[in-house]
Amino acid sequence: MSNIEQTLSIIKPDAVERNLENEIKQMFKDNGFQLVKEKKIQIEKSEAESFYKVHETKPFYNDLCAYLSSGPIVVMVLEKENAVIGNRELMGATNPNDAEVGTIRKKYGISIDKNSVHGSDSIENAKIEINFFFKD
Ligand code: IDP
Ligand code: MG
Repeated sequence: MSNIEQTLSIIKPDAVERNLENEIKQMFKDNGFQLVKEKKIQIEKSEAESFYKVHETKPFYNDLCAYLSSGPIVVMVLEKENAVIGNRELMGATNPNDAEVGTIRKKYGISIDKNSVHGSDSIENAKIEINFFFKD
């Protein structure tokens, strides 16, 4: 039975700044994802705070929000079978040092905070995050 899902992906400022946008998009395509929506934007810190609200009690919250709003990002809706978990696998572990070979974060991530990509962690959050950036 097919189980087509959508998930939200963000190419973070460290990767956009290094002109990795096309290489990362190609990794998604090579792994069977369709890029159904995409836009390059820069968000306000207040928007990053809202997007990452789940982390508001974490010690890294302020730096994280400052970082996500520090430069252009590419926000995308990715679609394929089991897209949410598939994207998490392709991204690799939060800390690039712990990420498996072949993952985006292993290949391009610089550090735990500059780890090149964001991906929704559940189907429910994917819907919330897609709606956050692509309210039609
Ligand atoms: P995820 O991006 O793999 O889902 P989360 O735990 O949801 O990881 O954290 C959101 C983002 O916050 C991470 O991608 C990373 O950039 C940053 N982050 C997570 N843990 C730390 C930390 O311990 N120090 C600094 N930044 C962190
Ligand atoms: Mg997360």
